[in-house]
Amino acid sequence: MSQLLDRKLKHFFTLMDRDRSGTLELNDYLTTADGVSSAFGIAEGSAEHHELRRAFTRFWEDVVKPMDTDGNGHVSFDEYLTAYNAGVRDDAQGYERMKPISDAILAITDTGSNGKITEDDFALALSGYGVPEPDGRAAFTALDQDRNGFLTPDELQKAIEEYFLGTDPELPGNTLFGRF
Ligand SMILES: [Ca+2]
Ligand SMILES: [Ca+2]
Ligand SMILES: [Ca+2]
Repeated sequence: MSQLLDRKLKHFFTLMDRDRSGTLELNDYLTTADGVSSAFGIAEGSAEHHELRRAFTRFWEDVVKPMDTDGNGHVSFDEYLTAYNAGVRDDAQGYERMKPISDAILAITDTGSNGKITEDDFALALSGYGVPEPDGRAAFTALDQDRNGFLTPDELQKAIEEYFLGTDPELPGNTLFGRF
């Protein structure tokens, strides 16, 4: 495995481990749901807030929880890496599996529902994931390759593929989740 890819995965894992327990649990994803919700000024307990928590719960149930191969209720970095290698890296269609992540980010950040993500919304969404706002803004600048001031679903999808699959240190997508 490329060292860069390994560092990116570790960074993403650490970012998702919101309570810093060293392992992933449903509660980590609910914390992120709450973080994204409050970043966008969504009222606690509102229907929108509940929908976000449901979306992150589904992501945990469908994508992350199955990685808990020893069944102890916690997903360790080793379990995560094993699942990644089996499900993404060694599979020609592996990048397709990243699609739900980009769809989820897009659904949250595309506040105008017009397929265009502004720098402010992008930085806000990432801050909900625990990425410092200046890092989010720097990532936006790197990822807006055509410099039109918006990220389109295609640009976001490309960034996600580059982050999770790219081994070239110069790829703009490496900056997607902030500095590591
Ligand atoms: Ca945790
Ligand atoms: Ca486990
Ligand atoms: Ca653009």
